[in-house]
Amino acid sequence: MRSSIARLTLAVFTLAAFLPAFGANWHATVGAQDQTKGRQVVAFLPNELWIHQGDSIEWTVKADEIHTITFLTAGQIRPPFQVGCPGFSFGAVIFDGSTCVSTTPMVSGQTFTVTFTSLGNFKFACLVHPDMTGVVHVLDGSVPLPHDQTFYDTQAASQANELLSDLAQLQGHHHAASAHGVVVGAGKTLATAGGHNTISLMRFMQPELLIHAGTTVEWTNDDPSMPHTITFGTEPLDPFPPSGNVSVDPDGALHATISSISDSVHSGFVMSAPQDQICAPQTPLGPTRFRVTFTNPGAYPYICALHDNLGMKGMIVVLP
Ligand SMILES: [Cu+2]
Repeated sequence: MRSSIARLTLAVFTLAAFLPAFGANWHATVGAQDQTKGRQVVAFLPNELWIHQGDSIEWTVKADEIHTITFLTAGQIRPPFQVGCPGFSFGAVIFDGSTCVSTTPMVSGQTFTVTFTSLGNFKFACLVHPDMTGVVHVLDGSVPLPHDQTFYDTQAASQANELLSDLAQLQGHHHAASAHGVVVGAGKTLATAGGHNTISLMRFMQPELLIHAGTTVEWTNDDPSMPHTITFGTEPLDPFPPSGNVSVDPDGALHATISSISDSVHSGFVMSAPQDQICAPQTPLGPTRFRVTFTNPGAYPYICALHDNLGMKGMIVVLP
């Protein structure tokens, strides 16, 4: 009897040695938005967590702007979000720093769980948004952790509220550059000790503009890192390049002419140049201005092809 209990105990002990340690499950969130979806917090909330080796973190997305949760390996070149890191992970995965993991672009309600099996400090990022990063500190089980889940829940909620009220302020202060100007989104990049956060207004600040035929309207993107498009008519399959009927003015601004409500014109990505990094090649200027000359009266609706799902739409009314 005694020897069979001993054998059973040994068998259980041996089995346990081959299973991953049963760790705690932590929770964090991705993104936040207001009811109109126009104010987007582009951030991991919180963006810094301390956990034990063997613990896991479940992230829940809280916004309709798309985000990925991505752990690249040290020094890995940042890939475009469409290809993953390359490839995608779903549901629940293990990350030990040796192989990257990335979700597909996710929206409100979707979750992703990562179990951390190696000690270390691991940066994570959203591959869609360059200024959206965080860090997970994975410590040995014998080291006390600085915070509990309640702390992170409170921190995530207060950071979301603070950033949403920053966005309300930003929206309140934004005016047209001129009578014929439309500001295409605005935003700010912020930081915590854990990484970068962005807040972005996904709105044309003057959604309806009244002009006379022959006038040129100019759209300017004031957001430091969020691309937008100005799209009349049929939406192109690839939103990145401008349509063939867009030319470049001597000052680098993009320019098109619209003479009929059946015309299709697409600006391509209108955005500022990414930030420079010391000892890396400087980044090329981005097209931040888009101009359209309207030759005939009519009502011309347009969208941002990237953010129309968030309500980013506008209208130019051309009088004789
Ligand atoms: Cu947009």
